[in-house]
Order: sequence, then structure tokens, then C-alpha cells
Amino acid sequence: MALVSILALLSPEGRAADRLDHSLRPVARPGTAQLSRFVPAAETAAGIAGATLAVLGRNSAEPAARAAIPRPRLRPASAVHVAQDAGAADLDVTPDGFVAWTRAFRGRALAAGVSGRTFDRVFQEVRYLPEVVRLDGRQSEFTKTTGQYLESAVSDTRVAKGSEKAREYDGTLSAIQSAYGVDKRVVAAIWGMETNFGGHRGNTHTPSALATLAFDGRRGAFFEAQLIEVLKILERGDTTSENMKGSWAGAMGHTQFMPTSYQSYAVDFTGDGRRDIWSDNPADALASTAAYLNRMGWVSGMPWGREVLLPSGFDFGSVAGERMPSDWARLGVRGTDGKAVPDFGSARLLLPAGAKGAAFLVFKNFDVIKRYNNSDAYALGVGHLADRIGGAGPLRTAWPQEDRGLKREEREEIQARLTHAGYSTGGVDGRIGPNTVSAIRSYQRSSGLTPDGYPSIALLKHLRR
Ligand SMILES: [Ca+2]
Repeated sequence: MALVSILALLSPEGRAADRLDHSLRPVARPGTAQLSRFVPAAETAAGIAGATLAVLGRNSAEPAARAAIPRPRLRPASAVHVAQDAGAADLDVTPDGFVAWTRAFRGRALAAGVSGRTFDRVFQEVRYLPEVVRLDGRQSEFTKTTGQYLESAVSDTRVAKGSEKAREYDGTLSAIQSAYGVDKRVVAAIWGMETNFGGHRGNTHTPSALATLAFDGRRGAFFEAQLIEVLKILERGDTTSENMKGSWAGAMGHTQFMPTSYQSYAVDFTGDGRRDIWSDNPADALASTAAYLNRMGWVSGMPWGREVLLPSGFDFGSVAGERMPSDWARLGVRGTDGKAVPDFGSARLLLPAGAKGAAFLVFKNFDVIKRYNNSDAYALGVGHLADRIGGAGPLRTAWPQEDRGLKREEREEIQARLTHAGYSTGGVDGRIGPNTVSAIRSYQRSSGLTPDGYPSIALLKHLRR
């Protein structure tokens, strides 16, 4: 599918460039080395993408790809519109070709097993939504550090609301935890991160959003596949077209499933025969999230990770790879209580802001959370929010205040200057992958800086000297 070629260009932080994003909403998160300004998940294609820096992932990461693909022109006062009762606004914006696309797509949908009756019934209500195209093309310029991201994603307000919701739904969440073995606080935290506990599920008619994006063409095959699943969901009767609302990018319900993920992983927890993730009752959606994490390999009883403290004089040359926490303790890496972190399993050291900010040992379950949204910052947000909902306090270590997220040009400048200085970053693409991190480390080492591999504004200034 078209998505694959785009995703192949985008490297999640620390991952090989050719690795595809297999997370729950892949299109939403092309896995960027950055994460942009925080936007509630239901309002972004991505939910939240990113890691150390920030952006609406694919939008900022693929300007070249975007520019190369002609966008359909919007023709004012076009006489063509698909819906018989479309209003004047629709007439003004529905582009030429949408009707023809609908006709052609009908054939493909029927060939995929959708009944003509369902197709025609749903497409009576489908509208071309110019707002979706506008949001899809939005470029993100502002960047956030992981610290800034966590400040909004795990605000005191959200923690308070999460605690209240966890109490209100404790019976349901406990039953879900028993059924799927997934920590109920993590499930509640994903609910909070995705839709602010159901408060921002999105109000866009999903079939219309997906039809618009499929017609729009940039990832047409991907969105057509999503739309076909939507038609099958409606044919099966899990919900009605009228109730099928979600984000402008097609993510649905309390925990923002894309239709194909829904078809593979959603469950009926209430027992009424419908997997209703759109209902005001979040039970099916929360259970579906737990079922998804379970299928992705969640290890029951293992935490996502723990904040740790590094000893003074810590050897940042030793940060790569996984070790048991007791082995990390031998290097001086200890929990915030000063004790060795228990050996829940092997863990890697995560330094979202380099040597100066908070440090974490993260376990396999951290990567399972990333299967929901392929971003270290997102997984940290979920993990930390889960801990806070469970009564834990704020992080012990403050984030460096002088730090700020880097713009794409600045990341490229770092790569160009490193390369010029003889430290190959494997290309200048604005994405901070393992090669760039390694080049930064070498440069830092030979310049007498702390070799934490972190691309900061301070590093850029040093390179400019
Ligand atoms: Ca149900």
C-alpha cells in the first residue's frame, strides 16, 4: 500500500530507517524522531507522535513526498457532488472527480465483500470534508521537548481526572485487567492520552473523513482499506453510520482505533454482541485496548519502566543495550528510592533529554505501549500517567529548562555540520536515528562534552563555533 513507501522514509527514533510502523494507527504515526506541539489525539492524525523533539510526524517529515503528489483542486461552485441533499457549502467544495471516485470505489468495495445495499446506504451520508484535507496538509513548525510534552500530556488536571475516572470505572477496569492481564492503570492512562477519558472522541463522521482522505489520494490505498473495513463494521451492525464519529483522520472511539485495527483487535466486553467502542460506556473500548496490548505481548506484572538516578561521573559510553536492573545497579543506576530497581526483566536506559533530564529504565512493556503509538514520548506519557493515577508523585528529576525542541532545519544543520566535521550521520534528513546519535556521541567525546548523544540547541551552538 502507498503507506508503506511513505513510512519507509520515516525513521522512528532509534530505529532502522526501513522499519515499518506496525503500531495501532500507523498512518497516524509515521514514527518520527520528533513530536510536535501537543494536540489531543482525537484532533490529530497521529494522536501524538514523536520522541525527543516534536512534530505532527509525517507532515513535517515528508514535505518532498507531499509536494510531488498533486492534490485535487477544489473548484468553487462545482456542479459535482455526491450527496443528493448536499448543502451549498458542499457544492462549493466538493471537487470534480469525487463522484467518479465514489463510483469506482463502489466496485472495489463490493469486490472486497461489502454489499451494495450497505454501500449505498452509507454513501447517502458521506460528504467530502474540505476541513479534513486542510488538517491533513497542516505543517507543524513548533516543536516540543519530551519534558514539555509530558507537562501537558500528564498535567495535574489530567492526573486528577484520571484518578476520578479510575475510581468511577474501577469495576470495569479490574475485570478487564483480570481478563487480559494488562495493568488497569495503563489502560486508563491510554484512555486519558487518547481522548482525555472519552471527552475528545472526535466529532467527524468517520466514513466521510475516510472517503475524503481516500479520494485525496496521497495515501489513497491505505484509506480505502480503512473505509472498506468501516463499511463492513456498519454492515455487521456494531454501530450505526450516524454514531460512527471520530477524529478527522479516521481514529474511532474512546481509545482511537483505526478501522483495520478495530477489526483485528476490538472485543465485545459488555456481552451485547456488538463491539461498541463509540458508546458513552467505555467498557468495550477499554477492553479492546487491553486486548490489543495483550496481543502485542504485554507481560503481566511487569512495569513499563522506572525513573532512575544516575551516579555522578556516570559513563555515558555504557548506555547502549539492555541489562538486568541489578546489572544497571552495578553501574550506579538506581531507583529514585536509592535502591536497585527489581529485576522485572532486562531493561534499557532511556534519556529523553540527554544527560541533564530525567532518566528511565524501560522494560518490554514500554515497547508494547509503543505498539499503540510508536513514540518514546507517548509511551512515557502513558507510563507516567498510569503511575500518577496509581498514586505516585511527579518525576524526581527536572527537565533542563534551557532546552527546547529543534526545528527540522536545525536538526538538518546538526547533521550537516557533523558530517562536515567528519562524523557521518548517514545523510542529512532531519531525522535523529542511530547513526546521528552515534555521530553526536563521537563528536561530544572528542570535544570534551558529555557523550549522551542528545541533539540539543546547546550542541548546535557548539557545532557552529
Ligand atoms: Ca458490547
